[in-house]
Amino acid sequence: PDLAALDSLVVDCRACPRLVAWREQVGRERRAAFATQDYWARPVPSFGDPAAGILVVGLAPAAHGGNRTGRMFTGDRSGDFLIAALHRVGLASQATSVARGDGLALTGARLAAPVHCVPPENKPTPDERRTCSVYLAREVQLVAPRVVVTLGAFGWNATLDVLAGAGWAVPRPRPRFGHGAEVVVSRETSETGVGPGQLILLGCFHPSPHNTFTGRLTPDAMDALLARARALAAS
Ligand code: DU
Repeated sequence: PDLAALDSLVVDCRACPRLVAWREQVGRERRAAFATQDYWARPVPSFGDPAAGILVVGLAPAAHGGNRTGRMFTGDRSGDFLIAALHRVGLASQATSVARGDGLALTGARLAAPVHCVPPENKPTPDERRTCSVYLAREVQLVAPRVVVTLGAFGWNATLDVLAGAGWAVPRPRPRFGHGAEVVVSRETSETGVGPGQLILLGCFHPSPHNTFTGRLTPDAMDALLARARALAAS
């Protein structure tokens, strides 16, 4: 399927019983606080430019963010930080990401996740990550990004697993996540037979309040990393 078909598959997914129950339970609990809004409480599809040179891979939707609004990095603090940065470096049309239909569009970037449902305690199980990885694998294949920016070690490892499973030559020993870590991953022949392929994995601290409020990830550092991603995508 194409990306629209992939989105439909994601949105209708009920593969992980624990996550199906949790996303709906979080929805019931939070509905009271957001009573005037529709509460999504479903898997959250990827968002942004279908031909993005930069694929940003997070962790999973946030309880009051993506699980509420139905859009990645929308309606929570991580999203506020990330979208403002994407806007500053020219990849997002506006600095805020409030709700679907708010006019936000990304050019050159797309937001994806290794797990599309909100998990308890932000911790998907290894089985859940494996089950959901078919979607990220398809996403990487369809978008064919030049750069994959992974927000945190979870996205880094999930992306490496997906690439290894799709026949990419992941270096051994497996490269370790770090902010600013860069790894070139290549394959001899692409699945579509188009020819040699190469992408660059770029590690970035996750823009969660845990990192941004403590100064572990500053706006300047985020901008510099995204500028690096843009330069790599253009090279
Ligand atoms: O209807 P559409 O052109 O497929 O766009 C759907 C959705 O995707 C829209 O809310 C903006 C976003 N989007 C984007 O961010 N960047 C693009 O290049 C194309 C679409």
